[in-house]
Amino acid sequence: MNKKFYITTPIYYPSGKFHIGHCYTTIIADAIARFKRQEGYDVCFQTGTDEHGQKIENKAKEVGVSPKEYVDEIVQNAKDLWEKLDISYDKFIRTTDDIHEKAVQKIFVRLYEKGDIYKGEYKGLYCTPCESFWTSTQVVDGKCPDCGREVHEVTEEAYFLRLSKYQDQLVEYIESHPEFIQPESRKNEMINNFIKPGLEDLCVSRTSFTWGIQVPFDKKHVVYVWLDALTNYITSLGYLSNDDSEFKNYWPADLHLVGKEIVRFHTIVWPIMLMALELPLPKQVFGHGWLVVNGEKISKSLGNYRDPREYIEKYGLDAIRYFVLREVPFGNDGSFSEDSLVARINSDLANNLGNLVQRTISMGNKYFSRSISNKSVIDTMDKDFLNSINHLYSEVEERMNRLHISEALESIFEMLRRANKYIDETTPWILAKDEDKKQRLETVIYNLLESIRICAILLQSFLPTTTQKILGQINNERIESYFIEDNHYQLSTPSPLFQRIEN
Ligand code: ME8
Repeated sequence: MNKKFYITTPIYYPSGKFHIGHCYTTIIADAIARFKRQEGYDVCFQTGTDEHGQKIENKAKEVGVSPKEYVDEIVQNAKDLWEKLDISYDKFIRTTDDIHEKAVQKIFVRLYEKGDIYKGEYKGLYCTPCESFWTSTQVVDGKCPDCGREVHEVTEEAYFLRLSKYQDQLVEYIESHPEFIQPESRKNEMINNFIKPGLEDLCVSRTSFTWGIQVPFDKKHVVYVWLDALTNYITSLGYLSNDDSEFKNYWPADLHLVGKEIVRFHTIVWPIMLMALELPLPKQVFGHGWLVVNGEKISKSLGNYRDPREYIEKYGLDAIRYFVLREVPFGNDGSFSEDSLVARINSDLANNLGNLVQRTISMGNKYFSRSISNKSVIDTMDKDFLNSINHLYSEVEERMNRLHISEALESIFEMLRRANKYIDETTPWILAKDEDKKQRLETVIYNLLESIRICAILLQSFLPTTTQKILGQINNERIESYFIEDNHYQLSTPSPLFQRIEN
């Protein structure tokens, strides 16, 4: 069996600074991709930028540069940010890439020739910041239902995608593939609020601006930015290019990770495009919640912008990664505040993880001159502890498979808490006073080191830098995620992993 795993983030609008909300999606995708790699999957992790549309054209005009110059700078900035966040993406697609533009044109022609795209006249309401068309029943007091800004009326000749033709097929697919839209609540929302009331055909071309991919047989039209953007998931793999080997290998995607406000595009428009192209549908679209500040979505246009680099400088990368992965139950909104970030650093990272590692290594160095092996002097109180170690991997794996990331981390940190408790139960400092208990003492420290090694291995996807430090300090290269009877540890001098942050 080919164990492949194709995971994508949305492609981001390079229309301003990237904020911690954007980092949220990407850090989650990164943790999942790393976890799958560790499990032996051939992973393709893709991210990128969505560079066309009126919004970008307007922004470029405002600052007096060409749209391409405008996006080039921001895209470079995004790539730098992903590097700072240690994002292990395999592919970065830009919708201005030649391979993408050519494939989008071929897709447009193919759907037109098939009759699934046709020419008509568009009359309706358009929200420029969201690049979204709305019907009069969808707008709220003349405002965009997504962002609350003014929509304006447009009338123009346009091409349409026949969503209506595929409505029944889509409902049938969603209902027979319960894992397709997750979490479950988003699936019900899509079916009841959007699909069942009736799908209107979607306007998929524009004539009022030029910054987009031209419709090859009607050059005054550019392709609607969402149609252009959604295809990134296949164009990057070489679909309809000279070399489609990656497409054959990785498609269909295993997971499209998207924010909840764009689930609609990914579970209605995108699957219908794929049905029209006679291609298989992605296995899952997961709609995550938002990072909010004081109850409001963090957003570049809402004025609650937070620069992720500032936080990385101040608290360290792994603290930021840990916070967003742990604090927000995946799928729900989660509040971002510096106070709760500091609380997490102190309680989980400095106290629970950092102290355990420091105390254990210090004891190993003090009592056994850095060299520890298993002396197998087992006490009844060890049974429960060793049992927890051996169950940890399957518990974490099961939670990761359901994308319950915060809970997967909770399992690992529960194990670390258990290990700290094991120190209190076994009282190594008392054992150390009795020469006859030396072998028992070494067993205790060995058991602790095994738990640290296993937790570090399981934490690698989430805290890549810290876990490297831990594994370096215990000098152990065994990668098995279960208790090993005959391991050996040659310890280094411990250095603190996280400093407690005082107010
Ligand atoms: O939507 N919390 O791009 P985008 C969590 N180009 N996630 C957030 C967030 C927050 N505060 N703010 C934004 C687009 N995001 C399109 C995608 S895909 C074919 C085209 C998430 O830059 C948001 O939910 O506006 C979305 O998933 C992603 O950042 C990109 O947003």
